[in-house]
Amino acid sequence: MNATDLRADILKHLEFSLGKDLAHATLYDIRMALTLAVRDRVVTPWFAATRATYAAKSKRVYYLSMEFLIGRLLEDAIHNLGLMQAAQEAMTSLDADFAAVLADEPDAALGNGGLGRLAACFLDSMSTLGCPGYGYGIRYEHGLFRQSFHEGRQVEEAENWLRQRHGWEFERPEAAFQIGFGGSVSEAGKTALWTPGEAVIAKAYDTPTIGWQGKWANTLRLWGAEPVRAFDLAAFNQGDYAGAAGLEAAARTISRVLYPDDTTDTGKELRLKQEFFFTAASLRDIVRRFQAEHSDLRALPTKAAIQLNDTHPAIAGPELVRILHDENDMPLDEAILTARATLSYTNHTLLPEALERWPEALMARVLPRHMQLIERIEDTHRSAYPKSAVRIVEGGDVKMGELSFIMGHKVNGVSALHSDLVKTTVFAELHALHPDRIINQTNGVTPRRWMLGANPRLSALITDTISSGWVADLERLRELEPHVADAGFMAAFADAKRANKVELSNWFGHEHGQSVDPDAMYDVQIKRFHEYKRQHLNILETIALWTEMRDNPNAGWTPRVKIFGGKAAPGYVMAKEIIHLINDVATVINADPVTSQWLKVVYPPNYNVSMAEKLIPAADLSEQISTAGKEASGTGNMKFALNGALTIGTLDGANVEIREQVGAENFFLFGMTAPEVVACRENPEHQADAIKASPRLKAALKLIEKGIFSDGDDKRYKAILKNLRKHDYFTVCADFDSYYDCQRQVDAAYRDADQWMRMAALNTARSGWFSSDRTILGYMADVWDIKPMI
Ligand code: DL6
Repeated sequence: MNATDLRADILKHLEFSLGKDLAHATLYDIRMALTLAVRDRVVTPWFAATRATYAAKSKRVYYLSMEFLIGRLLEDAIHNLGLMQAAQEAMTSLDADFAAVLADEPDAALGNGGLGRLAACFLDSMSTLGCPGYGYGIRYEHGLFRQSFHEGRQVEEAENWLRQRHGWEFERPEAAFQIGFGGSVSEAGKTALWTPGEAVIAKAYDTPTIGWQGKWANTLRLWGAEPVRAFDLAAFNQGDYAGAAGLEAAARTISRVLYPDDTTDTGKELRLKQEFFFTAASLRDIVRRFQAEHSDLRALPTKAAIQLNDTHPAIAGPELVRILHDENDMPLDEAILTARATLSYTNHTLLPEALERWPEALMARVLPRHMQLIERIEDTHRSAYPKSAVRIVEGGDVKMGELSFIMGHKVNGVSALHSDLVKTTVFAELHALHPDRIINQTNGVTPRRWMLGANPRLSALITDTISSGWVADLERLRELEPHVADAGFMAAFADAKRANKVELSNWFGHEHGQSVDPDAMYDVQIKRFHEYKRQHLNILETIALWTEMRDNPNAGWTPRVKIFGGKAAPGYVMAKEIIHLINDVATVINADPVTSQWLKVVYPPNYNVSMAEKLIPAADLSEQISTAGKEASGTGNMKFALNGALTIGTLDGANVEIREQVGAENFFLFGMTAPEVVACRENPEHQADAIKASPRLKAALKLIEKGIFSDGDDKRYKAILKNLRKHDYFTVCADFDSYYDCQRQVDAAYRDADQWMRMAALNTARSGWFSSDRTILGYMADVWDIKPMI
């Protein structure tokens, strides 16, 4: 593809799709015209892939997920289509700043964190591998909230990514289903007739997802909610304009916001409706597609693999049984077996508060037929295993994890450690009944976005050194290993890292008024804020380090920039306090004339996928410091290692496998193991003992208590201090000294710049296993029984 053709298409779209001439085109117009010109080039492979799948009557995978954290799509599509040079030249010829055009695209933040970003990486890998499939989710009008800080506190505002046209999607008015809620159930022979009391329309919006080199494209189909009737004309004619619009507003509420606050009863009901809405619409679509090609629904599992991304779509079990049994007269037992053979479930968390449960009364009111079927599914389980104590409905709640397990033929965890813990903790009893059902599929990340797109300097060096095959076969990065002994390669590797750090420092300067020394170590912790992820352990260590620096200014300190990024759930008070504390500590430390040559704290607000793409390539140190046993996998940890950052981490989630791959000598390990954490908690005084044994920790807590970081306000962080001193479930205190000491080993290692770079390069060379291509091939072989079509 040459730049001249692309330029001509951009101008055509500018004129005919956007109604602008070049002289009056804004940045938005140029970006949209380029988007449409690139999208045109996706359509041909997209149609070809769809036709090939129909022609071969292939089995397809359907990935049902409440979250797809896809971020920006334009640069990714340009890379995948091999259009980078043509796009750059076309933009230059139109006098447009290509970087500014790419940065103009809003981040599609249709997810909270790891679970949603994983789904986005999976879409990329499925298309790259030619695995025929669809992602199914919700087209939220407002994605994850926009974060700002006011006096150090997190402030949330509605995000508005759809304020401008979304250039990638195709609206499908014909692909629409009526989705019901509530109402009543009546007997209809052996089956039942559900008559919903209310209904909305689920309308499809399709985004093609193009794979590497444009060889295959799948579809991300997101459902938007619309009213069955546009508005109440009678009410309107009587002057009740708000009442007339009420129907429409109520319907659209379902796809209005990602994760509405479900601490209230209405919030809970809305969340349950969201889950049913997208799951039911997706199943209708899947069954419709199957029936267009085949007649016998008993063959569904041979043609459709439906993956439940966590329990959010768990209602798929009873809904598929309802479709098969009530609507298609399949005997109930057979319907349950058929649904089970079609469905599989990924568990992403062991945290009890994140394991979904719905009050039985709510389920019965919103989905009365489904509640009956859940009881039938439970009866079937009990009659097959009369001694089993496992209940789906217990204590007045429907437990979605148990429902998903019982209705899935495979259940997987997302790292080796996590899958073992799934077997021994949450699903221990079910695992004993079904020892082959739980398997492991360690997460992965797409190298197209997280190396080729995010880190062009390192990517170019890798391609110059081992040629370009690594992009689709990341294990080939191992070919870099011999080059680690080559001074020329290592100098180029170090240059790439430094240039990324300079670029990040400039960005900090422009965007946040705070540039930082590119020779200092960039120590980065970016992720959702949660006590188990222990951002407070990091900031306590920062306080202790600062104190030591002040006490011993001549100790030859290694300069560091502590970089934080991440959002806290709006209702999670403790996580928001930790954010506030970090910002307060940053204000004091950054203003200290004695230490500011060695220590800075930077916390840019509104962390998102695009910010991660800037921070990760510039990082020297990756903070993966969760309480062992709590982080299911992590995927940020993989992105950092791939981009040549060294990890300081606990033996948690996929850290364990990262350490195995990159070598223990290239990883900074600290802290208790998962069994040690459990044992530690048995001592009710573990936190007091740890504080007593650590004068540094004690002093750091005291500084917070005295109001050193809160303008003398000695009450501001009372809740955090009380939690750490009295409860400390996440064992921050017990791990503190080990973390502090490990950080000093990191300091020493960083001072040997050449050795540090060699360790960094080995991290890159040995991270190929963490490609999401490897993960998807694992699902295809072990769960979905689908072969690549290219
Ligand atoms: O598997 C993706 C991602 C893991 O990498 C993280 O370790 C894990 O915390 C996250 N889990 C969730 C759980 N949400 N729910 N429910 O986001 O999944």
